Amino acid sequence: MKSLILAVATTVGLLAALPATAQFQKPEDAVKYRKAGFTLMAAHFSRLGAMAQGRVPYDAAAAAANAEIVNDLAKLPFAGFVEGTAGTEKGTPKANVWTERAKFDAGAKKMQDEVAKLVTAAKAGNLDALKAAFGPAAGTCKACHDDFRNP
Ligand code: ASC
Repeated sequence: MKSLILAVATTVGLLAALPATAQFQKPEDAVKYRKAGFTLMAAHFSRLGAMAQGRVPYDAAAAAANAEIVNDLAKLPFAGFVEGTAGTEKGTPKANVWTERAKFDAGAKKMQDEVAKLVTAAKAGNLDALKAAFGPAAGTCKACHDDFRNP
């Protein structure tokens, strides 16, 4: 019984540590991983944007749920920015992700911080709070795209 508990605890511990230390067999796997993460983030973030901009009716429960999902996803994609995966095509990361890594990481952190505030705002249950937090969060997406993503 003790060893079963230990095995379960170890497995849970390893799974919990995964996002931060995701390891990839090949660089292409890391690229797929981060793109999948950003694709999902964009899907859920844009649902918040639609409400904040009045394109769909405000739904407090949906706003809170989508903000939570974005918050969870926001931790994931950055492990996929492994060395040697810069590009030149539209939408790919520029080489300065790696030459200015501290600035890139600070941008990621800023995004995660603004998304955390977005969760609090979405849970406040009023559209004005959502609107106020959405803009700064979207701004952190744009800032990194402007600096680090090929147009
Ligand atoms: C989105 C999305 C982004 C950001 C960005 C904000 O909904 O997919 O990449 O917002 O457009 O400027």
